[in-house]
Amino acid sequence: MEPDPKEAEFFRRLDADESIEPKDWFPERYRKQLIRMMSQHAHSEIVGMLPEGNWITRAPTFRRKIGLLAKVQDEAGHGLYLYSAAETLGISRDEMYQQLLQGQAKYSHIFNYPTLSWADIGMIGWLVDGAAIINQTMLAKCSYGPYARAMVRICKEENFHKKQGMEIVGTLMAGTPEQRRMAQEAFDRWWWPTLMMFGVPDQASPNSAELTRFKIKRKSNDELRQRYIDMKVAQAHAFGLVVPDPDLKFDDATGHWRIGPIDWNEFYRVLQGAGPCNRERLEARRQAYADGAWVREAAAAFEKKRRQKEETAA
Ligand code: BYC
Repeated sequence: MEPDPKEAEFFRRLDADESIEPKDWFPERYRKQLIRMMSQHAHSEIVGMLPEGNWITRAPTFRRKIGLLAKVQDEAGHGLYLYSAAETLGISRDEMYQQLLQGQAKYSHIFNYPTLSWADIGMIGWLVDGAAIINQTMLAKCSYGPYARAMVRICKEENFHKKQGMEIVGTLMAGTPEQRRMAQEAFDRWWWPTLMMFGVPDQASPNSAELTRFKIKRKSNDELRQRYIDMKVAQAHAFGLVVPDPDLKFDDATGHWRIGPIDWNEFYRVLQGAGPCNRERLEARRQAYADGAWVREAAAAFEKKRRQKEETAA
């Protein structure tokens, strides 16, 4: 059978590393995969505001409060760019948001863990934003123009968040024995879940082959996870933190840190809704949506009036 010329042109452009733009022709699977990833990503930003938002009223100093408030606002902004970028694929923000509220859409499993102490805010910046940057620096080179461009700005902001987190962890580790204990205890809880942020192992990933063919993924889940491990183990040692993994060892032959087995059963449990905070997170988003009803109604009434005025004037 002759190859479809539109499809052949699409793959030629991918091979030439040309960016694919909303008005270009692309296969339905490309659209579906991008909507899946970009909407999950947008939801992650919006749900990700909750664990950190939990500490805004309890930040230890006024300056810490200002920093945290700005970070949480940045995450809202990331969600909005990503919903807008996903809308270029022919799905509305409202449709995506309803999928989240009805529990049909995924968001990063990491935000179903609680923030029990101030040290968790440092860990989220250092580890969660740190993992996000590694993944998203790759996505900034993905084939879909609107997603790649959104990533450039998001990565710059995430990098600032990571530094803010490292500064919090560094301050705690230079503090009293109690502060150091608090940082270690938080590190023990966040280390393993952050390793799961890169997705399931390559062999078990149902999406990776297609995403790689579409040049949406430029590096595999395991490659990025290894990059993260090498970076974070060195930083943990510099902070004086102990990595909570009895099997951790440095492999001289490859120059990489090797970790013990990841508990993927825990990951699937959280994904299926049984994480420590799944119910609470969705409830908070549903409540926020209900509380915002009057704003949506007022905006719609304003728009209706504006249109009426325009029609009368015409
Ligand atoms: N959590 O084939 P796989 C942030 C799902 S937020 C939940 O490897 P894929 C931040 C996966 O969806 C950062 N689900 O998937 C915000 C798939 O299920 P479906 C969020 C996960 O897509 C606030 C199934 O498992 N970043 O930075 O090839 C404050 C099989 O997996 C997870 C993004 O969203 C997970 N961790 O690779 C601070 C980046 N992992 O959909 C920070 C965009 C896997 O087939 N997303 N699953 O039903 C991606 O890069 C990729 O989607 C992933 C997974 C690497 C996450």
